[in-house]
Amino acid sequence: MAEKVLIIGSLGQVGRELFESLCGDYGVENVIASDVKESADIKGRYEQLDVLDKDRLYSLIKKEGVTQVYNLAALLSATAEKNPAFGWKLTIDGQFNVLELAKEGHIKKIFWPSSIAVFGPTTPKQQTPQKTVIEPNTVYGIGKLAGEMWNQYYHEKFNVDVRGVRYPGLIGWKSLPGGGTTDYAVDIFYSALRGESFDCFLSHDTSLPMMHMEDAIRATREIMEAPAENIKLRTCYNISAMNFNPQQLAKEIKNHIPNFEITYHPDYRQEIASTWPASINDTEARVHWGWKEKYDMPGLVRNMIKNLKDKV
Ligand code: AKB
Repeated sequence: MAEKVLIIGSLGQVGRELFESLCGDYGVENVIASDVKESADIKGRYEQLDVLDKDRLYSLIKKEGVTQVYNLAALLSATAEKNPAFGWKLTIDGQFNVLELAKEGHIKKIFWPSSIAVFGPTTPKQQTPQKTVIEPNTVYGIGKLAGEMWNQYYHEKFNVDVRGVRYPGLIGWKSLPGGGTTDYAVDIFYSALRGESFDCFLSHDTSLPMMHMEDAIRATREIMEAPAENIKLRTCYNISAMNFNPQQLAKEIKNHIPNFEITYHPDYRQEIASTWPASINDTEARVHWGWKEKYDMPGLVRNMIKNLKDKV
């Protein structure tokens, strides 16, 4: 049977690029973008959908014969802190609706994004392993951890084919992030290319795991396309590409834009970042389904500047 794909939350930073990538392979007629907004500037099929509306989700899946769902609907870390009840509801009730429909046999495969936010202040900070102390203290992290456990539960009890990765901070030039703690690493490029100085909301030495969006989309596609027997973890896989702090990123940008200046005024997002790992060990993803990044930090900076130059 031909695959028919539904992306939920497709107007976010990952959703927009994932839509483009999936359309390239499955054809625009076989990929449906959806989000809560009534309409969208999407080149392809778009449906208004609130993942919390299970009846509407069910009827869309039935009407279209959807086989795969990518459920990206979530409030990111900084936004979720401001609206804990809705952050939790969207993450957990939304995924519950998708898992239930898969359990009932209406969907064949699910992708669910987790995050380095599942880790917390008691987790080892360097080379954080796949399995370790996991005690998140953010709304977003608590939701992502609970979602991971539900995914594993539905796989073990009902054989639901659900797969996922723990995204680090994602940096791309095609779409903008919103509401995340790692967003500074995208915004900084816009200021640098406009000839403006950048005021960073994290301290100069806050090191975080990061990844080029192109690599993140490839990881997402690769884990979904891997043979089921290679997916030995049904929580979510650690994936890693590079780590840097704002000072190191600014220095690399200065190699291309020598006049660029950065200042630091840490705000509430510093508290979130301080609880996250500085680097990630992703051995399991590499061994089980062959994950390997393409971009390192200098490569990412070169690529961002080249592609954003005309846009900005
Ligand atoms: C965020 O900062 O909230 C996200 C993430 C690391 O999941 N980019």
